[in-house]
Amino acid sequence: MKDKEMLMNCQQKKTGVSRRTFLKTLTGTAAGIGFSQMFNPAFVSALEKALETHPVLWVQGQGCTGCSVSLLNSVDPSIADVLLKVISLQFHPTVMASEGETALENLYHIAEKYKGKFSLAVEGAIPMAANGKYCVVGELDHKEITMVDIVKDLGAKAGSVLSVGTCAAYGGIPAAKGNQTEAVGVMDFFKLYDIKTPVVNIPGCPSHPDWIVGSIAHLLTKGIPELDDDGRPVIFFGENIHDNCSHVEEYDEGIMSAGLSDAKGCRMDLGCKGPDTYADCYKRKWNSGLNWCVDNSVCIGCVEPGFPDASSPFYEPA
Ligand code: FSX
Ligand code: SF4
Ligand code: SF4
Repeated sequence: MKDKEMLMNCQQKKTGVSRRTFLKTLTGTAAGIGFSQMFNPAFVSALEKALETHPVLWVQGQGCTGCSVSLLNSVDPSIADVLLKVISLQFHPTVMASEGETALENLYHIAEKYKGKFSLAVEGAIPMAANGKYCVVGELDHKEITMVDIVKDLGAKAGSVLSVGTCAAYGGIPAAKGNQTEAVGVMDFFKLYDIKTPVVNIPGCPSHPDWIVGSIAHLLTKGIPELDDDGRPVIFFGENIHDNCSHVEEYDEGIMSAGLSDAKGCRMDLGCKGPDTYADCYKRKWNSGLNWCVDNSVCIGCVEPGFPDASSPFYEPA
């Protein structure tokens, strides 16, 4: 009953809001991610100012759009408010009205105008095989523009790059065993082309909306957040899932779940990869704070560089 009420509240809240209300909500969200300065009105003013000078250009390569959908499903206020008012998103293939050559021209135009300042958000991996032809994004002057072309050109011009999702960060599912398209993540791609633009990895398959919005807000107001050895913000990916899991005492006592519908017990025998996974899902939760993977299933380590091969088979012990 309690869950049902919470779900209804979440649904009722899915309405448009003013920019001011959104920014207030963001400060509330920020409280959960530990940015004490976000309570300060100066933060709101800094963010508003940054929006005018630091647009975000969001490009999609070899992925499932799951990270965009994650934002769409889980963030209150609406995706439109997040993408247009907070992130100052000026290009996003899924939500923008513009299309075709006009859209691509605009993408390159904004990148030139805000050279060295804009953030490039990359969703999906970059397929390198066949000169990048596995992911043709569009055409300019009758020439095919591939994801390789876009990340090479715009990545070098950007002030920073956000690799949204495990595919963009580390290759993820497209780079799994077999990898016919020779998919790579942004950091590996930048090494190949000697591009020095700073990269913030926001993995997760998909990435949590708070991780995306929080990282961008940090970037716009305070610069690059502190990153771990895998290029992820420590504020979101600094803690071990297993050490903080609500089942860890049962694990210590050897009480194990017999099946996925079993509410009691640690889920290690069912394939839980929590001990090898670093993220704050255990306290942030998913689906507007309703639940997280370990409640109904297992952690499959979706934020880790080796995902999915290192976690496979998902439902067998490591
Ligand atoms: Fe990959 Fe994402 Fe998984 Fe999908 O950025 S991270 S397959 S949820 O959409 O590309
Ligand atoms: Fe660790 Fe997973 Fe067991 Fe939780 S369910 S205690 S994360 S192994
Ligand atoms: Fe990914 Fe594990 Fe978090 Fe689930 S609990 S989102 S599988 S890191």
